[in-house]
Amino acid sequence: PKKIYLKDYKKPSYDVETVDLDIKVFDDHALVDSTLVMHRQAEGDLVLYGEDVELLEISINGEALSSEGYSQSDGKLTISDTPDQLTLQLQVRICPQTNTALEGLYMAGTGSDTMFVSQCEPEGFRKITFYPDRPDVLAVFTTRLEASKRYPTLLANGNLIEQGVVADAPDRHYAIWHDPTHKPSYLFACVVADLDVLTDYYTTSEGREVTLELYAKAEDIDKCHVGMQALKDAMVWDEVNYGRAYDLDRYMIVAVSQFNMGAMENKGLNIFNTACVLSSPETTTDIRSFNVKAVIAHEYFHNWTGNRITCRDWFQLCLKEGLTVYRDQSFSADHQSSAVQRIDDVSMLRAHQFSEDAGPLAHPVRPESFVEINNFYTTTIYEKGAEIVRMLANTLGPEKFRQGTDEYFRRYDGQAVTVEDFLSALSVADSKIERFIDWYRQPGTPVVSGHQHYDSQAQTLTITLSQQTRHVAGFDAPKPLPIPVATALFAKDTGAIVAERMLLLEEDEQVFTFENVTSEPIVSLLRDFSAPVQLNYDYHDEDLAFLLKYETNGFNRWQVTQLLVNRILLKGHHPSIYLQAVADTLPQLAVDDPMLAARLLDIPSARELASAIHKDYDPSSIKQQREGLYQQVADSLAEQWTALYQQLPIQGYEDSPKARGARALRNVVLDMALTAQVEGADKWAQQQYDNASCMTERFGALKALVDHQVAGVNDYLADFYERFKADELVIDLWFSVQASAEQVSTDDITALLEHADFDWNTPNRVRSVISALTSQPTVLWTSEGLDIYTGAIQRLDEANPVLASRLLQVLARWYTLVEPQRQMAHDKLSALQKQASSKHVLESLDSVLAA
Ligand code: HT7
Ligand code: ZN
Repeated sequence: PKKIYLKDYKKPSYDVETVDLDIKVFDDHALVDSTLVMHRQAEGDLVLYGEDVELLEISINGEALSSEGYSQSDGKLTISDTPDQLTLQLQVRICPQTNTALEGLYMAGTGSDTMFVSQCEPEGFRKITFYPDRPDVLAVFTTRLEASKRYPTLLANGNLIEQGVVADAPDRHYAIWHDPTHKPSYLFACVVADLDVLTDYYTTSEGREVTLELYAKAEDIDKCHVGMQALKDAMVWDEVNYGRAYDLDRYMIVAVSQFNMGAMENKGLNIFNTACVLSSPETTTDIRSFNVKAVIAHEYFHNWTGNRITCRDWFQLCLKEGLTVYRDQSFSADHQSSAVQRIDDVSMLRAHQFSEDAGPLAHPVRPESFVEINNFYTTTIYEKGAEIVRMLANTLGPEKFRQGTDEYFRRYDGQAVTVEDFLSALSVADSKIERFIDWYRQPGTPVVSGHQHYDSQAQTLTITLSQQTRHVAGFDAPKPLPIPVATALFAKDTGAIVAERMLLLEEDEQVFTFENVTSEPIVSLLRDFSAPVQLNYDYHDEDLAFLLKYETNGFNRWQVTQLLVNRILLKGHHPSIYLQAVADTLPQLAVDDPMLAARLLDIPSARELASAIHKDYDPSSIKQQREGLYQQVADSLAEQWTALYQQLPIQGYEDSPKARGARALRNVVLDMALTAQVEGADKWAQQQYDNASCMTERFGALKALVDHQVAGVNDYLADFYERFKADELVIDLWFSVQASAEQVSTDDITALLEHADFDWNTPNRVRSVISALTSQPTVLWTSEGLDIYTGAIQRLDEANPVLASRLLQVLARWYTLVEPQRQMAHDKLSALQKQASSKHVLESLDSVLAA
């Protein structure tokens, strides 16, 4: 397959002014007519892209082209010697009914319960018709949809301008939508379905009356209220924080259960995975419900950062994704404890992005080449991209950052731009911003090392910091990056902060001096995780325990517990200091901030720990050590669990940070009590399940019952299934709680895959078993575990290559395994390479096997 390079970017030869689409959906195919008004803007042939589309007719300025008038190869249709101004007309046939890749226009559902839905980012529009399908071609779209009246819901981007019954076909109807904004084809969307709608209204700060519509199946419509409220909250938030108001009269969201990712920000017509939009206390855990709000906000924020200002080419994907993730993280931080939000974001970054950056799939936040862009919707582009924006925002401070983003919107509204354009707009507020460009160009996680020296005579403290980034093969030698290191000094005797500064490490090594320091302080570094780096500082374990007590930054309090745990698990430190520090802190924190208290007991996942091991990783030894430490924590606090659990009784459901914190802590305490075999803890779990007021409580209890194999667990699993069997999303939970159980075996996984409700065509269901398996590395990295996992990839390779390749990427660090597992993993991946056919899977396999 062909590699594409950023350095080869060329402007398209034609721009599209308007597109008129007419999409007619029939029982076993669809016909798509399109009329494109185009004009030349650069030299070259007229190039259109098309995949899995059958060309029926083509004409230019009313004259039909014979097959000699164009050439077709490699998914491209090329026409030479075309006039500068032209109208191109096409008719194509597509088959949404057999489209299992969930890109382009596809049919979701089965039997009488079907709908048609589009997914065009990044290159799905070319599966609907031939088109200059690239993000720098912006056009005004008018879309006519026609289908049987069995599908009353006909939606496309923009405003509804006409609807009616088809003349000569009274059982068919149509709707015409017009989107006045200029948009790239990846933001096109349409839906043909039978859905109910929840409607609400919002008046923007500019006085625009916007109709908000959330479309879902009739039985799900009562689960749309959380999403609707989140949408209104996001609209207010973007006005207040970025001065951005919505620009159309209608904002629609459609829920669909077969979807490759979380959601899609199509202009005025977002399409959402049901898992990321439906929420109710009875069926949705707090974590998922909070995620629903974050995803709704994320897609809404794209309206400005992505849709109105879009990417010039797909190498610039982080331009919209990094900035929009930063914006949704900030929104979420305003809706819960900001420390807990930061903890969640950083845990995610460390577990997934750091390991990506440490392995064979490492790539810059702005890649320089790819075969298949779908393989680059990665945690590096999204989460590391967001961390870079966070560093820019923190370097500028709130006022200058706002000045910079205002300038970005002013300069580039309506355009398709690059990362350099973004930095150049922000640098009106401060020119040092441009120095951050290397963060976008250079792969690898920098390691910042440091030590301190206190001079009691001079009353100075010097902190020496140095940075090092691994040299990733195929890239230039790494340069030093600008790394903001938020620092505070704490007086040892009182625990008070005596100095606070943002140190900007820009060289390989730098010395920072603090004057007038009257006694040697304890230094807290990288506060609030001010840069996406690994930190090695020569702390004593006692210093970390001190910081757990006195740090005022909630994130750093959690951070020191994680450092202590890492030292115990990976460096063999004695756990006593950690256990004592947790015992001293937990009781009061449980009262003050139960959510933070719940996180305090975090032990990094096996996967996160594995990301720090570069050779001879033995999954069973890591599992043993994790479990051993967990057991020690549980045992050492055994006396406290009963009191704590009683302190957190089940109360009526409330969706507030405090109530969510109490529920999270209760589930952690329940698990700890079962681990410590506290008398009666089995009963607590059973009662919590039976008396639950919401899914967080019921599912927390079920998970504890399953993980601890409490007597009667199968009856509880059966009860859960019976209660919720009509609700796909809850049944996903039922599958995943079993597939990720502490004691799961490959036979259990096979049984789940053979269950009547398992469905290879629904990515959520596939993930509920196959992805869940990755949380148990001792099972995954066995011959049978890998057969199941690679078998799933092989099965999906042709049917849904985007999903197959995403599953594969999780195996990237196979080469760090201890023998003989390493060789076995290598052999299974090589066998997969011989079978695979999609360029998605082949590109990922090439990189993964090159490790
Ligand atoms: N911009 C979207 C990315 C995306 C996607 C979404 C759904 C299905 C397939 C997709 N491919 C790429 C989602 C986002 O980041 O907001
Ligand atoms: Zn996004």
